[in-house]
Formats: sequence, C-alpha cells, structure tokens
Amino acid sequence: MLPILESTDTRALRRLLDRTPDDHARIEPAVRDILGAVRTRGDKALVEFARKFDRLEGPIELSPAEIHAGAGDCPREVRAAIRKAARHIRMVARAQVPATWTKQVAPGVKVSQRVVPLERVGCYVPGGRYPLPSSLLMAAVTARAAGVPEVIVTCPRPDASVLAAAVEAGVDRIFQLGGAQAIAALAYGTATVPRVDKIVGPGNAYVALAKALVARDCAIDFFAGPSEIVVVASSGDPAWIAADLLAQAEHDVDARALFLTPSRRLAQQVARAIEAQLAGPDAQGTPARDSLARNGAIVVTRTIAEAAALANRIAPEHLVVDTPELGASIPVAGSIFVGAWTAQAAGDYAIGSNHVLPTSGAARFRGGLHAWDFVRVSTVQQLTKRGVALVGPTAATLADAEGLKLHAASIRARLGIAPKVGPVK
Ligand code: HSO
Ligand code: ZN
Repeated sequence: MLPILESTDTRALRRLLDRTPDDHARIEPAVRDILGAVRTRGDKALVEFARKFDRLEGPIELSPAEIHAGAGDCPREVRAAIRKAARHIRMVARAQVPATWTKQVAPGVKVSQRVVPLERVGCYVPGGRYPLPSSLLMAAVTARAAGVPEVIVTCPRPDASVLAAAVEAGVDRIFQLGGAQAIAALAYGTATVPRVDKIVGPGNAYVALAKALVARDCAIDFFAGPSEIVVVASSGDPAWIAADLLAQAEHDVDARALFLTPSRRLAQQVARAIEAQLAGPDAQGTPARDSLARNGAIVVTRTIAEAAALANRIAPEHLVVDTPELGASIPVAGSIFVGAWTAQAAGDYAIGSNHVLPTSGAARFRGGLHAWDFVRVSTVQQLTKRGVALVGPTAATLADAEGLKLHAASIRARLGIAPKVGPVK
C-alpha cells in the first residue's frame, strides 16, 4: 500500500523531498572515458561501443531506403496517430517561435530582435524498455517548426514506430547509436556523424551526464531524467487520480509519483484505487509497483494552500491540479495539467504541448522543450547621426565612470571630438 504521510511529519517529508537520485559521481569516470574515446578515435570507438553496450552490429547510419521501408512496417492506425500528434505539436511549436521586432528607442536609435534557427540539431531518442516515437516527435517536430534546416536523430534500436515518427517529422538522418557515445558523436562529430549545434531529448543517467559534460562544446537542453508527477487536489475521482500516478510510475523504477491533498478521505480512496489498479492486468510486468514503493507517497496536508506550497518546493516535471486557481498558485512546475478531464498521459502524446520537461527540480529555472531552444535570438542595432548625438553623451559618461577611456573616445569621435593621438613610433 502506498504510504500516507502527514505534512506535520517533517522528518518523513524531508526524506521524501531530499531524495535526489544522483549516481553521477559513480558513473562519471566511465562516461568521461567514452567521451574521450569517441573524440579521439571517432567511428572506430562508436562501432566498438555499439557492439559492447547495445549489441549492435550493423552500420551506424540507416539509409533513407531503410528508414522508409522500416516506417512502412508501422501499423496504419499508429501512423495516423503519429501524424495527428505531430500536427498538434507543430501547431504549438509554431506559436512559440519568438517574434522579430524593431523598437525605436529614441529618434535615430533603432534596436531590432533577429531570430535565426540553429543550423543542425541532434535529437536523442532513448532505446530503453519502450520505443518512444512520441519523444522523437516532441524534439524533431519542434526543431523543424522553429526552422532548423538539418535535424538528425540518434536511437540505438529504432523500431517501425520510431522510423514512422522520423519520417513524419522530416528528420534528415538517423544514426543507430545510444548512450554516452551517441552524445559524444553529436557533440564532437566523427567521419560519419556530423557535429551538431545543440543536443536535445531525454535519456538515462549516462546520457544525462554525458550531455552535462559536453555542454561546454555543444549546447544542450536540460536535465530530463526519470518521470515525475505531483497531483494536488482536494476533490476528484480517486480512480482517475490513481491512474495518473500509475501512468508515470510505469516508466521507470526511478520515476516519482506523489499525491498531495488536504482530504484524508480522498487520500485513503486513492491509496485503495492504486492497489486495485496495480492488481489489474495492465500493471503486470511494469515497474509501477516498485517505483511507487521506492519513490511514491500520498501526503495529507492541513490545507490546500499547504499542499500547493509543498508542490512548489518540489518543482515537479508534471503538476496535475483540479482547478485553474490552484494551478496559478503553483508557479514552479515543468508542465501544468488542469481539471479532471486533462489526463496527464494525453499530454505525453497528443495535446501538442511538449513532454520533454525538466526533472529533479530543474523546473525551478526553466520550462519544457520549446521552439526557443532551436533559435538564436540576437539584437541588431543602428544609430543615425541624430541617434548617436542622443545616446552618445550618456554612453561616454558611463565609459568615463568606468575608466575605459578608449570606449569613450570611440563614441566621442562620432560627436565631432577626434580621438587623442600621439607621435607614431
Ligand atoms: N512522461 C514522459 C514522456 C513519455 N510518456 C513518452 C510516454 N511516452 C516524460 O515526460
Ligand atoms: Zn509518460
């Protein structure tokens, strides 16, 4: 039975909140070795690692003919669902693309925002327990919608559904690579794999650490680790709440599912519903029970406001609330699902919002994967003679205050005050 904790039990609560699974220190030497080997030995190292870690023999890259033939094996209804989900994701991503604009700051002082897509991005698609065509769509469709001309995918074992998603998203190239070696290939490039400007997508601990380690040489999105869900509600259908918690617990033993409520009665009903659903056929053979036993909990709070404050401290990947007002009172979450009809797992696939989301508290400082992740936003500025006459004196005064005389001189030159010169040696 899922433990029901009291919010007044500060010790139990702290144990629950402090639990950040962090085996990075343990795996770091191995990940560094893999990155170094791919960097120095390129394709040779990739082939060795593919054989050793993924038991893969074939060529690193799939040909366009192989991609299309494989995608053709995907059942027709799955392909139709992929197409529809992609359409929704595209619609949302297009709305996200930042606007270009021009602002007249003062007469003759013009500042514009320029938005330019990245040249080439790499989407990591995990090849773990389940094939994840939905994760490919979330990354690749969003990249394309942002205008990225070249989108490449790495996936150790792309099945027919992943290939169909790649075709739908307009992916250019697919490499059968997984783990830290895939990240190294994307970040540094090899003879076969081109170096990318940014790597996005979720992965296991090795992938997450490899992304963090290459981040000095290649942009990355963020830490997207084991799935998390926090449901905050004072009312609702216990079977539906239980189903949402179980759905994310299904991903991984490290997934985390929490229910925070001021209603003791609802807490008990949800605990019973979880037990009943865990005994059902769909839960068999999944990590859901282990995941809940390790990282799950129901917390009974004194008030709904206390539950909201607790959720905010957790900064969950997915937040599920029963009313819009409650959602508004919890600003720190990766993605927010409002109302009983909003099945959180529908958002994993087909609502159109992105499911590549920050985990382990990273929602404190950013939201999910977004069209912004695939563009450079720069400013372009232009002064006229009148413009420099307006802002030049202010700038020169500040340059003087900082003691940067040559800065000041370069500005005053435009104001008719020639830079000081000395004898040329
Ligand atoms: N809930 C996962 C994404 C996913 N679910 C893929 C099903 N397939 C992380 O947000
Ligand atoms: Zn999911």
